[in-house]
Amino acid sequence: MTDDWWRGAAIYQVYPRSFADGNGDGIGDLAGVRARLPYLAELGIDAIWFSPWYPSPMADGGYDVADYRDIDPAFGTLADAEALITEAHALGIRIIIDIVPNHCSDQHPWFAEALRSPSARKRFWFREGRGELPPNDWQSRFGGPAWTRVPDGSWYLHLYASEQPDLNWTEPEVHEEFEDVLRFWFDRGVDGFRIDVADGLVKDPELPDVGGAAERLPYSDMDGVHEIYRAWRKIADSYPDKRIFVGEMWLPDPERFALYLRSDELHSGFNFDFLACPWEPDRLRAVIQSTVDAHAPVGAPATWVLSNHDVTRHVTRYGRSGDTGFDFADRRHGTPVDRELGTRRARAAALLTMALPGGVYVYQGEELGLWEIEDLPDELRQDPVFARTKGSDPGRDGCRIPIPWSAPFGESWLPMPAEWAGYTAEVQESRPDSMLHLYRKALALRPGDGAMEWIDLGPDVLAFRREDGFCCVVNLGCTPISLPEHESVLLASGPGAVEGEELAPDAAVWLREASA
Ligand code: TEU
Ligand code: CA
Repeated sequence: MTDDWWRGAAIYQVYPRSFADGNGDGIGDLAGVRARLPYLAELGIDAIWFSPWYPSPMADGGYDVADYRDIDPAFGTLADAEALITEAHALGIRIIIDIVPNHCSDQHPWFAEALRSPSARKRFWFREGRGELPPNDWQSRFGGPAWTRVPDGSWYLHLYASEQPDLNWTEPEVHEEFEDVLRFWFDRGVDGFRIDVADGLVKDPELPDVGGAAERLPYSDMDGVHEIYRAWRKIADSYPDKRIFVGEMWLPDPERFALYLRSDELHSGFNFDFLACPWEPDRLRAVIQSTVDAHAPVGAPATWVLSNHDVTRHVTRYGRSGDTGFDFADRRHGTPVDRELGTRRARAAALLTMALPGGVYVYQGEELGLWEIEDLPDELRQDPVFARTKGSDPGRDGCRIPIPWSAPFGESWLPMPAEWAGYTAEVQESRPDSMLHLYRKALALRPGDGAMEWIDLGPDVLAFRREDGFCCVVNLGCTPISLPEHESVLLASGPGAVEGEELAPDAAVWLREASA
């Protein structure tokens, strides 16, 4: 296991609470994941990325960590995790886990200590307010102020929920703690880490007001983060086989993004420009080209991702009338969705994404063609975004509904819609034209890392070739197009995608070009 396995890897995101419930209590767990490892092996993925599995009060779905060296009891035990790692490795599946270094839970021992004694507050950002006002004008990304006051009148910083106090990375002890946590899990066989809010760890120590629309935020993408990742990379490289980091950096500038991917820092990063891009040929072509251009100088593989546990599922996004892009500031929740259209486009997007050079991410349930559930009763919503925005932002529960394995459904922490009984893994297993079979075939055939060359088939078509005569054609127009010269059709995005020598609108096809 020493090759650069991550460069073309297909990585499946498991959000543990919602993936598979092994003990019938309605909450996903590691026993459920272990029981589904054969399913994941057959799907053809190379690695699993687990969203946080640590002990957590679940104020932010596990991204509020109370102990970085254990497993939440609702998910199982450390022994269960070690057994899962062994079983996954035996199936050729590597394990990447989430690490959340920007903040911890307010139930973490460090924060409890900080509340008890002001002298233990240096690990966090405690400041005196300005009269009755917070120390500065920073706003939480979940809505509301980024400061909460404690009984003695001081305030502490939290860029997310008040249950997620930001750690102070000017403190050497914080560096030491996380380097030890990396080793703790590397020693247990974990193959890599997904770094939560990777751009946010370092703040301008003056904590200046942001004021209007500031060019650069004093708490995102500060240059000091890079020395943290250079130290982390040394730790990863000290292990016998390749252990990797993938960074979550929501940054507007591809060049700044690429700085994290230099050869002595992170191995890859999530390509959110691609995820957020509308289903439009010119926008997609530009994002793909800028991604390839930004990654080339640093020699890191691009990654391609359509969905995750934070964003509206792309079957819904691509089926919306009007803007089919994604923007945290406006989820377009409840606007009309043509689900048939969204599903056709999601099928075509799957072939586009899995044909591009680099790694690909599959968010749990996208291989079943699941869509966003937007009609959850408000009282069931658990995402702090919903509460902190007083409902103006519905939050992310709609993409975190537990996965439908078979019907009838058991108890689950978020209700599964009755309609999903027709979309279970069990049902789709028996349907050769299902999304599940499309993903399985595409994951088996996809070219992975390497070069790409555009083919011009007109403004409404994305077409490019990879090695060995492999080529991908995606029709984003409104009328069928003629297929280019080819020796064979490798895979079409769905029934009716290819009729004779034509590719239908909102469809994609993989071809083998005639060998010259
Ligand atoms: O997300 C960081 C992030 O910027 C987005 O969550 C976005 O700000 C937010 O979803 C607004 O709706 C990471 C995790 O992926 C997310 O699940 C956590 O909630 C967040 O960090 C805090 O740990
Ligand atoms: Ca359970």
